[in-house]
Amino acid sequence: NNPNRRWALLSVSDKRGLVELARRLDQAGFGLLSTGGTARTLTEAGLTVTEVGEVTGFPEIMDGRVKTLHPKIHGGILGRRDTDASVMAEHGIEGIDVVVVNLYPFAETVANPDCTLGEAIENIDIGGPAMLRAAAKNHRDVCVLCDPDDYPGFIDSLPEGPDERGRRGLATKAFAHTCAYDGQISQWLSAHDAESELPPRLNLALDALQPLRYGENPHQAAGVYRVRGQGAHGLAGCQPLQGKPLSYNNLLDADAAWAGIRSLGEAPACVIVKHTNPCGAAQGAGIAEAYDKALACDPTSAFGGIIAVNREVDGALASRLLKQFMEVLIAPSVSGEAREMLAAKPNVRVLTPGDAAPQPLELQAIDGGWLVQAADDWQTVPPLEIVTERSPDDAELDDLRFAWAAVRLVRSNAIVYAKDRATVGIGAGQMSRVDSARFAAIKAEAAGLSLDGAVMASDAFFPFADSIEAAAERGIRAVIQPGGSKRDQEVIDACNKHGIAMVLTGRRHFRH
Ligand code: 93A
Repeated sequence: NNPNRRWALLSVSDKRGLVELARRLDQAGFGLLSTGGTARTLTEAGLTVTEVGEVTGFPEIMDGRVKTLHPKIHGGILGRRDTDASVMAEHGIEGIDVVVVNLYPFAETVANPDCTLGEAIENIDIGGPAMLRAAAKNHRDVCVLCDPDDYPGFIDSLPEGPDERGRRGLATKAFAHTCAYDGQISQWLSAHDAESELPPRLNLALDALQPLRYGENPHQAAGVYRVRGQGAHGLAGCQPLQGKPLSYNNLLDADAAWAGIRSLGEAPACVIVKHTNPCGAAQGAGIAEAYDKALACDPTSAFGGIIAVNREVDGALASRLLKQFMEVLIAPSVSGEAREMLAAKPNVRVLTPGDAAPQPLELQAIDGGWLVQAADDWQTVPPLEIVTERSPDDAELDDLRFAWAAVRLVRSNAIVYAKDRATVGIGAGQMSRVDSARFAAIKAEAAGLSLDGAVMASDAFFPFADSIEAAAERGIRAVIQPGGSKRDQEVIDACNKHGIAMVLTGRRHFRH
């Protein structure tokens, strides 16, 4: 070891101009210190190279995640050649005077449409920026090169290397470079914030499963398709036990109702859907009670509706259903007695879809393309956070949970009032949340239901406290909503003022 020897550390992903630069450094008397791939390129060009591992006494580990992150390297870069000389000597740290680093090609990696999250993460360079920033910080003693375009100018300055002004210019550039690099990472990560990832390519060959008479309107052709190679599962492949042929709108509404049943959980439950929105949803001690409660929410709208239940349709339920005009009835099964009774209404389509086969992806056509998203995850209900002075009591908490399951079924902006595990007012699809709340109250009044003592659920945060003020006037006792508005505090204050209990879910369920 020659204590007067100057070291240059070379660790680059972009190997442009590397060999020429290294050769000139070698000729100027620098020892060449390098990492795996860079060292290989230099050795192959006939240069003598010291591997970083020889200096640190530590091998590259974790697939290269840790290769230069070591005090022998960072001490060599950061050490002040005057004041730190004795510390360096004490620990056997030799000064590194030139740092040549360019970073893992993060931007190029994520530009590839096939890039996965894992590949993107592995292309986040940690050791490289650390060395660049260390060298740039210590530019009084160290020269940093982060761009092959700067090699020729540097070579011209050899054997001494650039003066302090030149080194400061290169240091400034290095900080700009690591700053831009982190910006790219942060931007990409924020665009990939979702809990799940979509595949880079969707090979969706669709085969017609059954033709439909027409689409949403009589002049629109339509059919049910399934992904090639997939069995005829779920609603798409379901053959009615009885009734007229299924229409496009029947299937769309049936899907909403059946998804609603799955969202409501294990207790006996009923959902009645019109135009993809529930007009009533309830849990009951038995299935007949659940149906009665769901129907009571909005009997006017339930006329001609799609009715879904999560228990076998028995005689007791069938006799109630016969009094109601309905388009479609969906259930896990229908008893023999109930089948005979329902035959009196031969137009009613009766579906028993069997095991659910929900789609993991949802597609929506837009001008010139398709929007694709992972299906909304209903199973995960985050722990509820009580944010008001008053906590909900057990009955209120029960209703809040039910209302939260129900509000997810409703088109946004969605407001649901619920009492005794039944919806008592549903406001769907309004362009402002406060109007949805108003609408739900109008519906409750029209159905002769009282909101006094009911709870309120909102599918997304309240942008203002106005909906809470109105809720208080209507007698609402507790509220469940995701939170996350910049006016959350105003909303909480309004609840406290009226003794309303509020819980936040931290997760919203828009359904546009
Ligand atoms: O994985 S890292 O973040 N951990 C490190 O310790 C490290 N040291 C250098 N990336 C690290 N590097 C980077 O490796 C450099 O910034 C350069 O881009 C690349 C050079 O690796 P090789 O010489 O093996 O081709």
